[in-house]
Amino acid sequence: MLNLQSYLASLTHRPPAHLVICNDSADLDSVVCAAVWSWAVSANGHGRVLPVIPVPRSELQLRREVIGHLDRCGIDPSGLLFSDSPALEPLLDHQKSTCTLVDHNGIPAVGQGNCQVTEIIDHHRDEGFHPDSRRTIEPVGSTATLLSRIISSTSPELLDRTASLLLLGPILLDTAGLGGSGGRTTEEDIRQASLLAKISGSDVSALYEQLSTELYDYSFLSTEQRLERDQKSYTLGTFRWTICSVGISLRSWLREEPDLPALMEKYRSRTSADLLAVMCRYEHRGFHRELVLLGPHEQGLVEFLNCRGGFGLEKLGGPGQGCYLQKNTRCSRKELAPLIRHYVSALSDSSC
Ligand SMILES: [Mn+2]
Repeated sequence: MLNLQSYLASLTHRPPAHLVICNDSADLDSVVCAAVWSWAVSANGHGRVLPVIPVPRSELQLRREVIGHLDRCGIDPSGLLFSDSPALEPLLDHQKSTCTLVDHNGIPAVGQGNCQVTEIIDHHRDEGFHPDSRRTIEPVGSTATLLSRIISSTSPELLDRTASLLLLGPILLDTAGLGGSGGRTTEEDIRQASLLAKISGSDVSALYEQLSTELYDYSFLSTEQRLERDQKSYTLGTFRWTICSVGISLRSWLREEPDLPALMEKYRSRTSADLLAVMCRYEHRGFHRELVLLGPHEQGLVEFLNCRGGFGLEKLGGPGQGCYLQKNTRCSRKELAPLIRHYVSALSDSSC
């Protein structure tokens, strides 16, 4: 049996194959889960299983914590498939190709839904797609938690130091170091993280510190790259909204980029989004969130988010239009995206 590094280094991208497709934010949880699950499924005798990261290869460079963590685990990202890898289309189009979705459960961002989804492992709200697939969808801190549980109970011999260290990273990042402040840590996250820390011999707080330093290092990115780095787009009918998640406070961002409001507006129009939501999060004597909303119906949406989602949005005076302090730091993109969907669908219902 090949170890994880050798497996990823030796992949041939020929069809047919089973693809493990992560979500198009390509955050640490997604990328790690695509890599680990493709290897675990293949090691269990399922032939060629390939990890797919549905963003252009160049975008990975914007995610310093992903590059940093893969590097810590001795993994070369060039073995992964990206949305612009020439080998991807033939793989997705081949009749016999099938796929697993990790870290999302909707329609994958590549392949226009042609590739049959046979399995889902995810921690987001179940959107009800792919009803015939084998599903593991549970509201834990990260999908890596679910992979750790599945692998440790079905093929514990696979969890070597590398695989354990790799999986531990996203659990720590997504649960804010297993702390309570982000509000997303479950018993299962703590159980799996301690198992993985033990096997990999990791110092949990040192690793979390390293990962958050990498995650919050925005110094090398332009404003456009900061928005691009972790963004997801959604549509309902003709209405399109984009939610960017950025690890910086509005105050420091504005200090570096006084033109920020205009540049955000430019990004919104370049990406053809009707609504742009920018979720800022940062640590300063605790965990904080801010929200910028650019687009129509801002006031109504803010009331809806406060009333239905308990966001606790309060208008910020200084930075410009549409900037809010988000007092409820538990609400992330996972909560925001479906609430905007409800709001938009209510709008279109009442207009007809
Ligand atoms: Mn995730």
